[in-house]
Amino acid sequence: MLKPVATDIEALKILDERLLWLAAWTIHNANHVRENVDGLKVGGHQASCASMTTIMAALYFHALGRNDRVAVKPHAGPVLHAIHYLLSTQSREALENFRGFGGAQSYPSRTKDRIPVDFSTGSVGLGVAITAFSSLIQDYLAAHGMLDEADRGRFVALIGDAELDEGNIYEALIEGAKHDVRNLWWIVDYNRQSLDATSADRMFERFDEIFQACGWRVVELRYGKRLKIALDANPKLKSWFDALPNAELSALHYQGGGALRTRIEADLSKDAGGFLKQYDDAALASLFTDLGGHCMESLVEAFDAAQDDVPTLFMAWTIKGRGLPFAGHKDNHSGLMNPTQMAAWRQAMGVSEGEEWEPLASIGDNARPGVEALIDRTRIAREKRKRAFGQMSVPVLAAPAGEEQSTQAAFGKILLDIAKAGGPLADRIVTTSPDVTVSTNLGAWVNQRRLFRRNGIADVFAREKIASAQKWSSTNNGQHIELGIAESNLFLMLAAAGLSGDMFDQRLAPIGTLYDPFIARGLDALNYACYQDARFLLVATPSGITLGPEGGAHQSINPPLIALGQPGLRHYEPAFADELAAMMETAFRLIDDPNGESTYLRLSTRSIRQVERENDSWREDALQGAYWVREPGGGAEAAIVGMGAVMPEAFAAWEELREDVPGLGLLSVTSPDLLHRGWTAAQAARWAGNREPSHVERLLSRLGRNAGLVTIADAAPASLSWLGGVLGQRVAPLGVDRFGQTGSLADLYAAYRLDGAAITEAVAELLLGQ
Ligand SMILES: Cc1ncc(C[n+]2csc(CCOP(=O)(O)OP(=O)(O)O)c2C)c(N)n1
Ligand SMILES: [Mg+2]
Repeated sequence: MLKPVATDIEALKILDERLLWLAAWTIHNANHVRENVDGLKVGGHQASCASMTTIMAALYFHALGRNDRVAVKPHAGPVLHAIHYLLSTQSREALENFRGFGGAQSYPSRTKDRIPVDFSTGSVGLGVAITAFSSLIQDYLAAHGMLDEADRGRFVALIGDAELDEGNIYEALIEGAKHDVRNLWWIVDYNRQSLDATSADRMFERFDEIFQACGWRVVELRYGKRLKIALDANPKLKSWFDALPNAELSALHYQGGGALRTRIEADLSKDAGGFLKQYDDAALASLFTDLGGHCMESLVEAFDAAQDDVPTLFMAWTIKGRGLPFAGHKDNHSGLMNPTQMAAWRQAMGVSEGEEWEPLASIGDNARPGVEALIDRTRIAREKRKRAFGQMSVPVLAAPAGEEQSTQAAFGKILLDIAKAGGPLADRIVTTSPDVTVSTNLGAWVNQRRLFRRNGIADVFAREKIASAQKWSSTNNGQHIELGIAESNLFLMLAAAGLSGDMFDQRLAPIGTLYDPFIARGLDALNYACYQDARFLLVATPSGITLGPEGGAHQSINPPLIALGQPGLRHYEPAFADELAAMMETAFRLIDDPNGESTYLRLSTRSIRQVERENDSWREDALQGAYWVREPGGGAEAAIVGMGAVMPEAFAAWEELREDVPGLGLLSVTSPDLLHRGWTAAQAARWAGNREPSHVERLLSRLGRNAGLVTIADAAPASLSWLGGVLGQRVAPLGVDRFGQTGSLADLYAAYRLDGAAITEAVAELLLGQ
């Protein structure tokens, strides 16, 4: 980490003002200057930006080292763009097009913004928490010899105070404490306002205790230097100020110096011990604006003093909308200056009309060299990094032998084979699971590759020679990161590990396992990981009602639909072990391919008879989403379409019906997600003149135009029912459309109409209805 260098405070203050101006102007331009073609509100958050500019100036132009990474509070995006505008890494055109198509994004986006965005943000809380996991991944890479000590950085989150209500922050805090996480700064823009109102006071007395309990250092930056001197000289005034509730203080900030004077006179005494007569109203307002988060000296000092690796929470007191006409007003979250207010504020900021986009407008000749020197120094540290792909060689993965097996068991065996064989892929795999390592079949892998702990933990049971199938010793070169039961953390860990190529120039192959229904627990974090184009393999097992006696709340119904609607995540649902091996091989390739994506494997604990193959012709089709496991006759009138764990029922029904229904086909769907994507992509391509049919169109055109499809999945029937729309064929969709209950497979399949009888009935109905 770079040592802090003495920085010209005056230059930093000028940069703070520049950021304040440019952020507000960018938002103003988008709302009031640029033509609005559709009448939709454009928006932006001038007040939320204004409370952060001092903090961000101190951070970016002083405290950040080359390897430090920052998650910026989403609605302070314009400040980040303004910083890069000053650094010449953002264009005026993109700022003029803020919130427009292809312009600077409303919230910082790794993939869509042209500036280097370390972490996308938008859904509050997630950007905060991912920094903890990125720091863990940094430790992981360093411990595995994949990162030089000199390349280590600090992970910084800039947080809104109301954002601290997001529970996922505390899940990450607890997990981080277990792993002794370090090199973290979380900086709270404590403006005491949320979106709707002023924030509740009570909790803010407690945050320091919560963080300290987890081993964090808490630094409160309540007063700026000037305010502190004034308050220290007048203990009564200090007590008065400290006791002001959030709403009262915000209202006074809004009302200004006159109201402050009247209030102090009323609450203390006419001249408050001689204090009031030292200030006119403007000076009084300015003094009380000197909170810690707006005082450059205080921020620089605090950052310089926190150069060790202890995780640190900074509570920086600020004013929402500082310096703007609606400063402190409880409704200012989406407040925008109107053109008259903006014109007056422009003059007050010393910016001439026509010079609004001048990066260094209003800076005098004396100050300019200092400011330019700071900008130059910062430029080097904020370059956009290349994404690292093409680092892993992925071997052919063989399917485990066995006439009967479940996809879950096969997954464990394939990983075990990789672990035993060793090699580059094995070394880049990092597995993680929220307390379901054993029950998702990662146990054998962990026995081989062990748990990761920076400081190592002995396996007491092994030491005491107590028999156990799980050898849980932890070392700093282990490859499994065990998490507590917090699924949101799993996805943030996958996001952090899945960005290791982007962040640290070292691609990892992260694998996360959990129970299929609990994907929903971490869904926003999963979406967040995909939004950032993190690359990983998610293995969810057991799934569906096929887990039988386990039943109840462990049954998953809709994850295939979730996957169908989730960009950046490819759903595969294998029925057989050889399909699974091919999918895992593909998933590893996709992780390391610039045009790849993440993969979600929905697996089952049901052991089923494996299909006999004559050759490999199924493989390519299966990887595209479906293949004819029993070819239909030309123009056949019906087909059975099955997916995953219920393929044995589909096979049995096919055997039973094939004599009565000539040409009856059996289609094995391995990815409704890929089929659907291919279908809509082919439609889009047709508008551009390319008439190539999609994979699903090709498969289904083997059947007659009026053919009937009976679809069957251990999932919501809508996962496959849409297939009828592809060529206008009729569909009888079988699947699970109610919450399930416990039972044997035979009972459950009968009750939920997933058995051979249901298929036979559905085929008959389709044929009769022709
Ligand atoms: C998960 C989520 N819920 C709701 C929102 C909408 N939202 C955006 S900012 C905000 C209030 C944030 O207040 P605070 O964190 O204090 O930030 P400030 O603007 O005051 O700096 C809300 C509710 C969101 N972006 N993400
Ligand atoms: Mg706030």
